Amino acid sequence: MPLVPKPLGVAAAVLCFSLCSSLLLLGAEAKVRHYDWEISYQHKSPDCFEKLAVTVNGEAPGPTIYATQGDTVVVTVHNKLETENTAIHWHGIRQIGTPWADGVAGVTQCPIQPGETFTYKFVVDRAGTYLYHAHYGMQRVAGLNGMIVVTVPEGVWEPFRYDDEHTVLLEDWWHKSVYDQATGLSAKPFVFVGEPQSLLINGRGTFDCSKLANSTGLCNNSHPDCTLPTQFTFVPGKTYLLRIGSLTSLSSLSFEIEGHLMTVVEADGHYVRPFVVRNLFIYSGETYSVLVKADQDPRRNYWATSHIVGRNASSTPSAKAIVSYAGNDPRKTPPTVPTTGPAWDNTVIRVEQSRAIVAHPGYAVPAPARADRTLLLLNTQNYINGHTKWTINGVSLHFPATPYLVSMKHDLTDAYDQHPPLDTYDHRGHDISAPAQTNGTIGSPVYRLAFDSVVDVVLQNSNMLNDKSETHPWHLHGHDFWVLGHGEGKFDPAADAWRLLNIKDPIMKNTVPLHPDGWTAIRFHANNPGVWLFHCHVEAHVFMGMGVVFEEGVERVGRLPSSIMGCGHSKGLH
Ligand SMILES: *[C@@H]1O[C@H](CO)[C@@H](O)[C@H](O)[C@H]1NC(C)=O
Ligand SMILES: *[C@@H]1O[C@H](CO)[C@@H](O)[C@H](O)[C@H]1NC(C)=O
Ligand SMILES: *[C@@H]1O[C@H](CO)[C@@H](O)[C@H](O)[C@H]1NC(C)=O
Ligand SMILES: *[C@@H]1O[C@H](CO)[C@@H](O)[C@H](O)[C@H]1NC(C)=O
Ligand SMILES: [Cu+2]
Repeated sequence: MPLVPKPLGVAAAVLCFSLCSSLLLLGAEAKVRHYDWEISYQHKSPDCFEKLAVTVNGEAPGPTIYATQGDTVVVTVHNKLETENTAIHWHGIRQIGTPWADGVAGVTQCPIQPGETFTYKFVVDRAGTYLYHAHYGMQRVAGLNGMIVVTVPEGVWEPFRYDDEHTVLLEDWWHKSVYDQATGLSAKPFVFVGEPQSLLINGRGTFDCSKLANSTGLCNNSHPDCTLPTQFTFVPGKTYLLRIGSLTSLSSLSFEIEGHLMTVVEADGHYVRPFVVRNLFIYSGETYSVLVKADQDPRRNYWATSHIVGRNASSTPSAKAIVSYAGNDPRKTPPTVPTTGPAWDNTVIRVEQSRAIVAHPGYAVPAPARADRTLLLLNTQNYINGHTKWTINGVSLHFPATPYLVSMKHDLTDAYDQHPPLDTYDHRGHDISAPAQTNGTIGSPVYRLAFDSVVDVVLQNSNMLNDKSETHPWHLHGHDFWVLGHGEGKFDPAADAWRLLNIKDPIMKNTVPLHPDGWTAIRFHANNPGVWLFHCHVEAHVFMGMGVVFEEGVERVGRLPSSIMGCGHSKGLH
C-alpha cells in the first residue's frame, strides 16, 4: 500500500510518536476491526510432508491482521480443535488497560476449551509490525502463527518512504507432532525435539522426500501445498518495505535476498537508526522492517532465503522464496545456487548486529537515568527429579492451574508461590562456563514489581548440561523495554558493566536475544497494571520452565471478565 505522506513536519511526527494514544486527535477515526476465527486441525503439507497443523479458518499460518494505529481489534475465537485447549497471544501489543486479553493460558486466562468461544478485544496503540500465536503448551509448534500490521494514521509520516510492502513470516517446521515433541521433553530421560526438518517462508518450504526410506505416501514432492515457493513481486526501480517476523520454535535465522541490500528501519514497532545489511539476523519473536530497492537486473528472478544460525543444523535445508521482477514468470527458478548463509557458529557478527540496533535519532525515547530495582536472572539447565529442565535462579516455571491474573487480583494466595528465590540465589558462586551442579526446583513464583518503578533485568547465560551455551530470545509481555546492552561472560555489577550500557539512544523492543556465553541488560517501566510473562521464545525452552512472571499494579486492574475464569481456583468466581 503506497503511503502518500502529507506534509506535517517532523516535530509533529515526533510528538505523535511519543504521545501515541493522542493520535486520535489527528483526525483519522479509530475503527473497530472484527475477525471471526475457527481454530481447527487440518492436514497440511507445507514442506511436502503431510502433518496435522493447527489452522485459523483452515490456514497455517493464519491471516495477517491489518489495522491502523488506534483501532480496536476484536477477534472471536471458536475452538474447533475437538480434543485440545487453546489461547492466542498478540505478540508486541502491550494490552494497556486490557491485561486479560494477552492470551497466555495460566497467566492471563484459563485455556479456551474445545467447543468454547472466546473474544479478544484490544487496542493497537502503536504503528508497527507485530505477531500472534498460540500460547497454550507447545501448541505454537503446530502452526498457529501469524502477523499483525499496524499502519500509521492518515497524515502521519514514517521516517522513510516506500512504494509497496510485503509481509515475510519465518518459521521452522518439524514432522513430529507437537504431542510427540512435548512428550519427549517431559520424559525421563529427556528426548530433545532435534533440528527442524525444514524452514518456511510464509508457510512454504521444501523437504526432499527421497531422504525418507519409507514415507508411506505422507511425503509427496508433487503436493500442491509445496510445489511452488512463496513469491514476492518487485517492480524495477521501486522501493519495498518488507515486514519480516520470526515465529520459529527453536531456530535463530539469517534472512537475505540474493544481490539486494536491506536497510533496517523498524524493530518490534520502533524506528531504528537506519543501517544496511546483506543478511538480517532475526530471533524468534522479533520483527524487523527493511527497505529493499528493486535495483538489480530485472530480466531474472532472485532467491530470498533463511538459514539457521546459532545451532549446528546442517541437515535442515534453507528456506527458499522467489523475488520475481515484474514481467518475468514469477515461478521461474533463479539461475543461481542459493547461498548457504553466514557460518552458523559466528557469534561475533550476530552480537555486532544486535549492537547496531539503536533508536532513530528523531524518535529515541531516552531511558530513565537509573533503575529502582535490578533483577539478575541466571538461566541454567538442571536435572530435577531426573527430568531435564530450564531454571531461572534455580526455579523452573510451571504455570499454575489458576491464571496468575485471577489469583493475584482476587488474593487467591494458595494458587501460586509467593517468593521467588531472587535474593537467595548464589549468583557469585555460579560458574557460567560449566554445567549447573545444582538441581533446582519446579514452582510457580511471581516477581512483584512496585507500580511505576523502573526495573533493570540482566539476563545471564550459562552453559547447559552438555557444556554448551546457546541463544535465548527473551520476550516481555505487556511492555517494550530499552535494550541497554549485550556483554560477554559474566555480568559484574560491581565493575564496569554499568558504564558500558547505552541509555542515550537505546532501541525499545519486546524481544531481545541473549547471546551464547554472555549477558543482555534491559530496562523497563513497570507502569502497565497486570501480570506479565517474561520468557525465552524458544518453545521447547519455555515448556521446560524458562520464564518468570512479573506483577505490577494488579490492584489497579479493572473488573476481570468472567470469560477468562473457570479453571483451578477460579471456578467459583464467575
Ligand atoms: C513402509 O512402512 C509401512 C508402515 O510402517 C510398512 O507396512 C511397509 O512394509 C514399509 N515398506 C517398506 C518397503 O519398508
Ligand atoms: C502426489 O501428489 C500428486 C498431486 O496431488 C498426486 O497426483 C499423486 O497421486 C500423489 N502421490 C502419492 C503417492 O500420493
Ligand atoms: C556440525 O554437524 C556436522 C554433522 O552432524 C558435523 O559433521 C560437524 O562436525 C559439526 N560441526 C561442529 C563445529 O560441531
Ligand atoms: C541432581 O543433579 C545432579 C547434577 O546435575 C545429577 O547428577 C542428579 O541426577 C540430580 N538428581 C536428581 C534427583 O535429579
Ligand atoms: Cu531459550
